[in-house]
Amino acid sequence: MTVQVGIIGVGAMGADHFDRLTERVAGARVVAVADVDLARAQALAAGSSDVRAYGDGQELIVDPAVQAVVVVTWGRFHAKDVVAALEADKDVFCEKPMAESVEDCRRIVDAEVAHGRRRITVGFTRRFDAGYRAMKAELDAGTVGAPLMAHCVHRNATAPPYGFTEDQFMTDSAVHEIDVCRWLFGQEMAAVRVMRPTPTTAGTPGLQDPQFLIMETAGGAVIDVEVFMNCGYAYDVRCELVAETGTLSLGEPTPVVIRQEGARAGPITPGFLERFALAYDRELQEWVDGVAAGRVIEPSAWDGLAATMVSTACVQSLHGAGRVEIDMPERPKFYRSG
Ligand code: ISE
Repeated sequence: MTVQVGIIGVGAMGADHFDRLTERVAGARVVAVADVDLARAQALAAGSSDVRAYGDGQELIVDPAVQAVVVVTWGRFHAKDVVAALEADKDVFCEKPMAESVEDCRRIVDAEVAHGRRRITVGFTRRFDAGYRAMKAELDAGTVGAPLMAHCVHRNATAPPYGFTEDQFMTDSAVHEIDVCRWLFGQEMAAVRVMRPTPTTAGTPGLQDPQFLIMETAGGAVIDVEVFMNCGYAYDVRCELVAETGTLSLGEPTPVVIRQEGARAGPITPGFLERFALAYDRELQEWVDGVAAGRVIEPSAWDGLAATMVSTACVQSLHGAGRVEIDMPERPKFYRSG
């Protein structure tokens, strides 16, 4: 079965998903694209045969040719399209964060519960990366015992050009580590604190960069995350997990090491699209395979809600609230199995 997909939002990330669904993901066909910039949607559609272009996501959702919807608009606009897709009885892949506000996340979760069947997957790509998956497999196999701490690094060479805000360090960037650490540790986050290190002179004046996040899990583990949006040199993501009898570290993604003139060097990926290229392919392939088989893969809408609850607490801490506790509700039965 070929899954007929519609993509809402075809800016940089949406166009990238268009390419992978068209060229690399088996069993999928993009039949429609939508963007508030209709000309952009039309330009993308014009390059392929039989792709319809819309200026409004709601029109794409009700197109009978569209069986499943990929939502790649700005986070603050996700809820409207995700809920409408559920109402139209369609599967949804929603980019991260699922929504920027806890209220919007709850709206999505409530709509899915009311719908009666899980239909939503959230694009927390790190869960599809071979390195993080290998760490999770070792942890689950008990290789190094129980996890106690983790040290994470999330560096972008430069902040995105679209007016990235101080809060987005947490809501758009650290949200990846929030999700992947919930998944690795198998625990919810109980409290967070965000610190403001000496700002880089390379950043936007007035914007706190870098930021340093400390999370406490419900079981008492401690996780630190450095988020540096203008580190200047490359896209560098690291994770070292410290457990009872050993540590697990994300391998270096450098494909080649060059030894020359008394030095040892290797390239580092410039951006997240290169660093996580295979993980992006895999998340959509597994989602398409799931849709074709009538099942939904994780991360779920509940994971989307939990991550936004944590990132919201981080923003409060960043703005002076100190250590912020998170009152995470118990995961409903509806969201307990994959
Ligand atoms: C961006 O939106 C992403 O999702 C990237 O993975 C992340 O590294 C970057 O910091 C975000 O802005």
